[in-house]
Amino acid sequence: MSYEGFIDLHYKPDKDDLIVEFYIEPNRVDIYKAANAVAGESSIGTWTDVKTMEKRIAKTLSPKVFSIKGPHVKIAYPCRLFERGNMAEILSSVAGNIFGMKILRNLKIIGIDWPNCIINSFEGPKFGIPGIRKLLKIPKRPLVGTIIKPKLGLTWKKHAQVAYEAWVGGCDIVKDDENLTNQTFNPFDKRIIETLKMRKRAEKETGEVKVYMPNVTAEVDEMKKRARFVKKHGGRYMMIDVVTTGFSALQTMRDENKKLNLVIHAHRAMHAALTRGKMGISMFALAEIYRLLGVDQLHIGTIVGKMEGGKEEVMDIRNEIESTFIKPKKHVLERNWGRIKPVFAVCSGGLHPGHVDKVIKYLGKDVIIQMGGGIHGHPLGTLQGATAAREAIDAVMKGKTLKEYAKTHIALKIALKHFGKK
Ligand code: CAP
Ligand code: MG
Repeated sequence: MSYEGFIDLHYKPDKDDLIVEFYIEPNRVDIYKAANAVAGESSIGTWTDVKTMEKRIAKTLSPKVFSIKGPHVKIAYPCRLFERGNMAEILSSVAGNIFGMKILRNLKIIGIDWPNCIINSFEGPKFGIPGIRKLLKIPKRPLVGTIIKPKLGLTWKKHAQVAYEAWVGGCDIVKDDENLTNQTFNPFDKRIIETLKMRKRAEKETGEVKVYMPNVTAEVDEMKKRARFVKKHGGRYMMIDVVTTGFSALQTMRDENKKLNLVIHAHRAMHAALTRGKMGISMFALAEIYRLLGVDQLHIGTIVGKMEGGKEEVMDIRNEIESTFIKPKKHVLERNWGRIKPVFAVCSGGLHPGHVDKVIKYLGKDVIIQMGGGIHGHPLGTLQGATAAREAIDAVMKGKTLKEYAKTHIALKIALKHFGKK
């Protein structure tokens, strides 16, 4: 079936349809031709009619272009087009060849409305926000964490020492950076054992539950091995670079985690290659996918930090991954996430203690605020940097401004002066 006959602007989507909202910029054709081509190539069609096509196939598996408003096109795909529980296949359909078609100048997935027939075939988060708050015994306030810096180069012993200082200073969480895995200068096994030892020491000294998020990113069998190693040595979390390792690897790790029971922290390094600009898939749509695949925590941007991601977009993503009932608005489709638990939004990237009030103002208290340079760059070093970050959270929780609170909290005062109160 060539790229024709998919447009039906009177079609009312069925509750089992998977609906994709595309931003389509045609290349020297009109939007109707472009929309037809996207619908065809993402489902059962190709560039020309084929003798092997059967009426039955066209009738039961054809998607419907049911809305065209300027460059915004909505396509409803019958659920039976897809293999349940196979995210790679679903995306190879609705986010596959179509991005390379000459007939399009730009193409972006703005959002995907997942029908229950598909949602029910995915695990969703194991812990989610309630499980994490229970594990850390932190019922209300935002969690505060750091990323060990420099990103790479520290020895495993120094890494563990810096982690200890961050925990004792006030961090709940310490994570590996996205590109630290098992390098010769910082071997995974030595780092895990030593850092978990330091975590225990910090817990004893502070009386608080502390978290270490080791980066298990690797080929999937190796990731399984590393995750089991973490579990064996008393770890509670694993961090996965979910974009570079891939959707299927994440599904495998989520499955493996049924036995391991670790919290999955999803770092999104490389996402901007897909989510920025007019090509690819929005971070909003990616965030929904990662919620379905079962991450417990996900980086979503900060609004105020060093990475791109505007206020409305980041707030929409936070809402989409943390709420059960989503009210429709502009490009946000109505949704009931049902049994799929809420994912903890992670704000990281260029943050320092002076940003904390703004992040909480925009994104609420169900956030994990992470600072790398914003803690290890404190003039008095990591421990005081972590103290300043925790003092900033405490200030907001007590209804005080950072400036006011800094008058009686020296670590915060120095941080605000050094980084500037933005
Ligand atoms: C932050 C960070 C995170 C980014 C990821 C970094 O360090 O460790 O990976 O936040 O960006 O390597 O840049 P800083 P995002 O606190 O020193 O900036 O959360 O947007 O995916
Ligand atoms: Mg990083």
